[in-house]
Amino acid sequence: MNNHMTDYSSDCIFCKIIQGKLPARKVYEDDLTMAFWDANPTSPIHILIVPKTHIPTLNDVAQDDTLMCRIGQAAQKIAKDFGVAESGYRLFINVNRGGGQVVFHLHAHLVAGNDVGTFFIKAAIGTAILWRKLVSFVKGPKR
Ligand code: DGP
Repeated sequence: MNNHMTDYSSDCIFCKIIQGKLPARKVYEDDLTMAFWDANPTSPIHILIVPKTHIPTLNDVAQDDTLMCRIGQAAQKIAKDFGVAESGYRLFINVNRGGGQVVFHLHAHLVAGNDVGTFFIKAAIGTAILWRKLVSFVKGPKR
């Protein structure tokens, strides 16, 4: 069930994009959602999928709302259009400040290609493993 009418917030940049008051590179639109390129992409493909109505965070989506299902369906179509459905992509939502959310209009990030976030996570894990090996080598075998 979709319980909300289209509702805009006057100080929200994504609401302004949805209304055509701010430019964006739109890639997809249906009755409930819109998708456009992220202004600061961290990957060769970095698309934001947003509800057309102003919902600040994932926490504000009603339990009986089918919106998140519709965002997932939009992601499926966009991934197919960009030719990454089979090769793979990531779909994630930052929730509130502690979760890295900067723009308080619910949005899902669809990223594919050389994702900078994934690169740094892998680099950090790799460095930690190497560091532990180096420390145990310097300490020598356990007696
Ligand atoms: P988050 O940290 O999850 O709230 O992500 C916000 C994203 O929104 C961030 O990756 C950059 C993007 N962004 C911020 N302002 C604009 C804008 O005016 N236009 C577009 N297309 N993206 C924006």
